[in-house]
Amino acid sequence: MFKFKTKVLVTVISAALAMVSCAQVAEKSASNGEKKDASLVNGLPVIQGVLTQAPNVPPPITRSYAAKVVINMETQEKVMRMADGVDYMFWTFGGQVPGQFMRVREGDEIEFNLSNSPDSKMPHNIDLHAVTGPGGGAASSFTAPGHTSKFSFKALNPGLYVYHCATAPVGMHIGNGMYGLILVEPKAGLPKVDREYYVMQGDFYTKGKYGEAGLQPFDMEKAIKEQPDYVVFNGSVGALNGDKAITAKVGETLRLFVGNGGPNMVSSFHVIGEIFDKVYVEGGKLENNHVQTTLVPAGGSAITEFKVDVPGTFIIVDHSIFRAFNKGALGMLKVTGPEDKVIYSGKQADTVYLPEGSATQSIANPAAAAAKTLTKDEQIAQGKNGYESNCLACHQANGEGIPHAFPPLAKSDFLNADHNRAIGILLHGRSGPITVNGETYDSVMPAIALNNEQIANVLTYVLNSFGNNGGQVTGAQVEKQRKVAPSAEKSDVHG
Ligand code: HEC
Ligand SMILES: [Cu+2]
Repeated sequence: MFKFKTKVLVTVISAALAMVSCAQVAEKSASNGEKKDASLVNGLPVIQGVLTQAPNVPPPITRSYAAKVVINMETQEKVMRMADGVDYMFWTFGGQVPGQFMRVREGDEIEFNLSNSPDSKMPHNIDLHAVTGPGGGAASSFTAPGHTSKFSFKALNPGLYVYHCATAPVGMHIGNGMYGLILVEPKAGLPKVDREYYVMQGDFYTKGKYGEAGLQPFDMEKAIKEQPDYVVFNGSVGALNGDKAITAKVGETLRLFVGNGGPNMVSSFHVIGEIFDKVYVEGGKLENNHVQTTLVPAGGSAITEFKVDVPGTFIIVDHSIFRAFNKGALGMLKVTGPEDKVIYSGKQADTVYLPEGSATQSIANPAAAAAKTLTKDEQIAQGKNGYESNCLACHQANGEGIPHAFPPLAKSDFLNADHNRAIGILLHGRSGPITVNGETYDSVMPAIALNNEQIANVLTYVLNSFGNNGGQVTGAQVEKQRKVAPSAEKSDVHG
């Protein structure tokens, strides 16, 4: 009893002392003009947390003292694009997948206000792996639609941490996109780099197969079996492609804050044509160097840093590679600047090499889904994505092709002369001599695993780009060509 009283007394005294010292600090900082907000909580200046949507990251922290950081975040359930023609009801932190990026400093105290949109159907909460405390904040932040929960925590450990919803069924909330990253910067800060980006992987489970059009519901059975239809960066197929690619200039250093929301897959994170000079393994302090591929666990992270030395498009993948080319785990980093032919020469020679028995390869065609009819402009927009993920690697960014290897699609007399023949080439592949714009090529194009609409869109895009003559290809037209035997003009074709 006595002991208890003493403790209370001590607490009261120290609280009073703390208040005095707060007032002093407030006065001091006000006179310095250093800190705009003189209101202190627990002796700490109060600042509003900066939140960003991927791939953007809040600016580095420059302050040298701890602060009370107020973070306001809203959970929202909304239908968004999963892939071209495919929609999904995502559950989100802040209206996008992944959730907003938060950046605080080791020693900061964070006041977290989690609001759940009145439009939500589900309650949500947040478990931040940066929290030391039961559930990582989950129980204290359980929030019904139209409510706000408040709790506080102190960021004791520096590192890059995942946060996610932990409302039952947890797997379903995470599987619908409820995850993001919070960076707790070490007191000394992170080394300076030129650019920082936020890339987060996630796997999705839909009733329809990959690419099947329409609003796709969540599939619990596939989720339990860990058989995702989609594995993507930043919430959708192509979120980091084309115009949305992350960018850099030759000579710059990049830092990628990489997270993996899961719910199930572990990522083999890799940037094709780059080596990570530095990886903070699992988002912690351990530094590894000269890393090709780094593992990012579900519910975990990694920080990768590298300098870009040569220009070009660097493809970001989960090197569990079918996920990259068949489930969407493919992004792009576009680097501009002068070439360095010593570091990378580009193609120096090409000679024909066709060993006996080489033949056109073909990959199984995904189920053609009934899609809604698109306008020509919509077809062109979707076809652009299709081109970038399926054709660009060979026919090049502006359809210019590569001499002696890949014929041009730009101003292609061969293409413009016969649209059905072009459809046939995508459906069945092509090998053997071909003359395009007066140049002869003799190579192999594999059949492209796309459905009718995707082929129609990509060809409509190509016909209306790169100086071609225009025109439109429809899904019905592609369906008709599927039934036509591969043209006799081609040799060695196995559709
Ligand atoms: C792996 C490399 C590769 C990919 C990927 C590829 N092509 Fe081709 N494509 C070729 C080659 C090689 C030829 C010439 C084949 C031959 O020699 O018979 C060709 C020929 C063509 C032709 C006829 C010739 C011309 O230039 O007009 C068209 C049209 C075409 N491709 C369109 C596409 C489209 C559209 C895509 C994407 C959906 C695509 N290709 C993806 C390699 C590729
Ligand atoms: Cu939730």
